[in-house]
Amino acid sequence: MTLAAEVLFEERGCLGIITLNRPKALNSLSTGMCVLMDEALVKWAGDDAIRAVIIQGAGEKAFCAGGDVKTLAENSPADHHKATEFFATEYVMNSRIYHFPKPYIALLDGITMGGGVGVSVHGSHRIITERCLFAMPESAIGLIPDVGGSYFMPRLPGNLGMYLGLTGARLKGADILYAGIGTSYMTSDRIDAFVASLAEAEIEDATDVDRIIADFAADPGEAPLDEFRDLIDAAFDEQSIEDIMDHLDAIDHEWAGKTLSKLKKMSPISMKVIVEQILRGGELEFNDAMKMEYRIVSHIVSYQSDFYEGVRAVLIDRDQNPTWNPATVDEVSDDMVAAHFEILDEKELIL
Ligand code: QUE
Repeated sequence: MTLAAEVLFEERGCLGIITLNRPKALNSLSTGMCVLMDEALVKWAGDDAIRAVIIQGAGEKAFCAGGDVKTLAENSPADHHKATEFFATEYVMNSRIYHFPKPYIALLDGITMGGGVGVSVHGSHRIITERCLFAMPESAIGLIPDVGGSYFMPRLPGNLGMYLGLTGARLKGADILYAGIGTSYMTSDRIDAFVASLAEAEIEDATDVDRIIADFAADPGEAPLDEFRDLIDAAFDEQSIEDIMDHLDAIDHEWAGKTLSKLKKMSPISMKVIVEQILRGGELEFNDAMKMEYRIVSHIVSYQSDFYEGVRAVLIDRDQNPTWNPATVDEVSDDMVAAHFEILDEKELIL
């Protein structure tokens, strides 16, 4: 048996190209992939011949479905160092992308969730296609919308970040641009020609990339999400999950009922932490937001948390029927939430 590389690196013309290459696992990220990507970005940042970086996913289905959380959850809470090592490596690479000094172009031509958002949304250009499906779905597995969610979600229009982070709502097409997560729309069949055109171009800065994108871009149409913006902004402006749920309960609208029943399926402790995470994140610089997330996920993997149960229910047994502990938001104490934000002493994330 030969071991195929999980991530491929290519230099084509003026481009550095990263291909996430685990199509059977929806290109989900391993620790090794994050290490190699970070090394490539350091090298390309300092290489004058490389004028821009492209990142894409192998296969038809996914750009990147997230971190390889199934593998992480195989470790016990007592032996969580592999999980914290993964998150540290991933967040260092996310920060590298945020600070990358050249155009960084993500081709979101398929499922883009969690960790897949972290390797795209912090770059300068996010091209979406008709096959792109966006979500930050971590509340469904007892985790939090990490990989810089604390930074980008509070900066989305209105209260879309709080809405997307708590509900894990899936977005497609025009809605992804409307939310500010995608920056351009292109049909899937144009991607290869677009990359070829970019590789041959003389790229000085981001405006050269913008010009080439404009030659290939299409109009994704109206954003269905716009119809619900006022409802979203009002309900998710509340400063606690209890108030958000009460607000939705008081609205006589099909959307509110559906949204409330979605929230009732999510991990109560995750939701309480996520509200706090997004409120705090709006005030933090990027690297400080990543350090906060590292404190949160380090806490989550260190005890028998909803994360282990969520991954079991959604990704291992697939019964979609997790037993959350505590079972309701009312039973989650302030101390339990505060424990996620505590300083880690000598184990802090270094950026
Ligand atoms: C929440 C998540 C993830 C998820 C589902 C959630 C996630 C992730 C995957 C995933 C990975 C590989 C696969 C796959 C799903 O699903 O992070 O089918 O092959 O990586 O509800 O955070």
